[in-house]
Formats: sequence, C-alpha cells, structure tokens
Amino acid sequence: MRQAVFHFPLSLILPLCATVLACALAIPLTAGVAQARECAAIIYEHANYKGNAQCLQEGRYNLRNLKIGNDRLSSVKVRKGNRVILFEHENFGGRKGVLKKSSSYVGDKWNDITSSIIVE
Ligand SMILES: [Ca+2]
Repeated sequence: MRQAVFHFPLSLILPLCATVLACALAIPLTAGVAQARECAAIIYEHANYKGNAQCLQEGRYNLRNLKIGNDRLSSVKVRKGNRVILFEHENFGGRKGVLKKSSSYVGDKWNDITSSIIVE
C-alpha cells in the first residue's frame, strides 16, 4: 500500500518561516518600546543603564518604593518633558539633585546615595 505523502512546497515554507520569525521578533520589540514610553523615568543600579532597573511614573518614591534598593542608583533615563529629583536620604531629605535629561552616570557626587525620588 502506498502511503500518501503530503508535499508542502518549499516556496510556501520559506515566506511562512520568515513571517513567523518576523512576528516572533516584532512582539517583544514592540512591547519593549511601549514599556519605555510608559515610563516617565527609568532608574538603574549601574552606570550605562545596566543592572536592576525600575520604571517610574510621575510621583513620589520613598525608600520602600525603590526596587533597586537603597544607595544603589547610578544612571537614570528621563523621558522628554519629565524631570527626576534625587534625594540623598529617605523621606525626601538630605541633598537634592535635579535631572532634566537622561544620565548614563549620575556622577561621583550622586553615585550610590539616592534614597528617595520624585518624578515630575
Ligand atoms: Ca542615601
């Protein structure tokens, strides 16, 4: 008995694979862009936007709300039109520094000292 063999033409497989691959790549990329747009600011544990990160909306973030931890912040992305105010201590105390744009390194003066943040 001859077995029926289903021949799927190669000319159909290649565009199909390309489409699936394109979608598989596009979904996480689109999600990433959408997420970045939703953040008024993103704070990072290390310089050059590396290490643990946290997406912040406009608002007040006291020590317990900082997921990257106390005295950890080293770089910040600031969305155009927003600004980020860093505080040395919790409860928005101590030295205060204003960032009007992204900073791949907040500088020796501000590295690893932030304990609370306001995003405006
Ligand atoms: Ca501190």
